[in-house]
Amino acid sequence: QMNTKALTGIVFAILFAIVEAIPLNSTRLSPCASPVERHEWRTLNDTQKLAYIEAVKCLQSLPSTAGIKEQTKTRFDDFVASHIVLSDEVHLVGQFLPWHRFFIHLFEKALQDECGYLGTNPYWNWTADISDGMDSFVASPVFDPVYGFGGNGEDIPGYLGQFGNLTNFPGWTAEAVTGGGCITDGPFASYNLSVGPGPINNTERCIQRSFSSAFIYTMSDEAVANATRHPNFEAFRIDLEGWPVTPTARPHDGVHMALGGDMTDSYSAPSDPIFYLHHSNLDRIWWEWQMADPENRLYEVTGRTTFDPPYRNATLDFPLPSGLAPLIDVASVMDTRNEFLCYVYV
Ligand SMILES: *[C@@H]1O[C@H](CO)[C@@H](O)[C@H](O)[C@H]1NC(C)=O
Ligand SMILES: *[C@@H]1O[C@H](CO)[C@@H](O)[C@H](O)[C@H]1NC(C)=O
Ligand SMILES: *[C@@H]1O[C@H](CO)[C@@H](O)[C@H](O)[C@H]1NC(C)=O
Ligand SMILES: *[C@@H]1O[C@H](CO)[C@@H](O)[C@H](O)[C@H]1NC(C)=O
Ligand SMILES: *[C@@H]1O[C@H](CO)[C@@H](O)[C@H](O)[C@H]1NC(C)=O
Ligand SMILES: *[C@@H]1O[C@H](CO)[C@@H](O)[C@H](O)[C@H]1NC(C)=O
Ligand SMILES: [Cu+2]
Repeated sequence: QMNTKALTGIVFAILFAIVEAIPLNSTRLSPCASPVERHEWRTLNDTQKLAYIEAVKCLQSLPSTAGIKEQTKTRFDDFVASHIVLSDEVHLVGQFLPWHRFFIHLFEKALQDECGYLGTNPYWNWTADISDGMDSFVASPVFDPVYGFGGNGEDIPGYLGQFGNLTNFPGWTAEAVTGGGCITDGPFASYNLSVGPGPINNTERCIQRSFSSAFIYTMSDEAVANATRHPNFEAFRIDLEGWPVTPTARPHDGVHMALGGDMTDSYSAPSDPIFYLHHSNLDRIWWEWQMADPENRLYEVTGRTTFDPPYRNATLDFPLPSGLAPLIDVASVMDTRNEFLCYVYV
């Protein structure tokens, strides 16, 4: 008898084969007239921070419309569902950065169009929060209980994370891992998720975090520079995304692991609203890398399109599905200043 996971895998393999067969134009879209600015969380004033938080809470109160999973209750969870069903297609592959750029854009657009949000999606420059190790990390303005996303999960003694003892991550010990339970403060402490965790479950549950000091090193200027120093997209995107393609953590997976809880779930990570700030920061790092040599890098995309064989290479006409909006191709998200995306980072 076939289990649900295998069945889900087959259904998505078929869907994806259909999606891949749709020819797209690989058009380089026109530039937009005046790109809007995305800002770092701590540079927003309190009014702007609350406006973003209220808009996210608004998505958490609107009913689901995407129909990606029948259990999905809210618009916020539509995005979690999209990431769950596409996770295996959009990580550890060449389209990792393009797909997440598209995904953040759709989330930002939902905040604006469906919740009247007038701002843009902020990013979290975690490099600014590690000067004093874990002390400065937990004191980050993103964890503020009023003007932020609340702090660590409730402490579960001995908690080692959903992956247990991770020998490939230096310093992963019970002392390094704190929290583990539901977040207890901040605007999202009472939110009940309806989809996830993992690829198949749909369990009503709180947002969880387990802060860990074992990953602070992945947030340093040096860790970012280790990725951005590469002149080719292939080495850059691999050194930004990290484990298990790299032997140890890199900025992308390191920050997921440092926050712990839902953020360590490669399927339902967007359960934690901080996901959108972390991935905007990765998007900013990619954008700055592109801008350092636009002639060669603005439309450069490489890498396998699947983690497992048979392999083909990511190209500008490769389709990006979401279940949330019409399909677009990779070319449409390469330049953030085009008429589709129309933003820059400051
Ligand atoms: C916050 O910033 C916005 C945009 O610059 C500005 O319009 C608003 O007056 C500021 N609010 C406060 C309370 O400083
Ligand atoms: C991020 O933080 C680091 C460390 O404080 C700082 O050097 C860098 O300029 C910041 N970058 C942005 C875009 O905020
Ligand atoms: C979340 O679920 C718990 C347990 O099922 C329930 O007690 C609580 O009222 C729910 N909270 C919200 C905001 O729906
Ligand atoms: C999903 O549910 C199954 C069956 O209830 C359970 O064994 C498994 O641990 C759950 N997975 C996650 C990631 O919670
Ligand atoms: C950066 O790369 C150098 C050389 O490979 C390595 O020794 C160092 O540990 C890396 N730094 C981080 C923070 O990953
Ligand atoms: C993908 O690109 C690599 C590197 O350029 C090349 O060696 C390989 O043959 C390509 N694979 C396919 C299926 O085109
Ligand atoms: Cu992801």
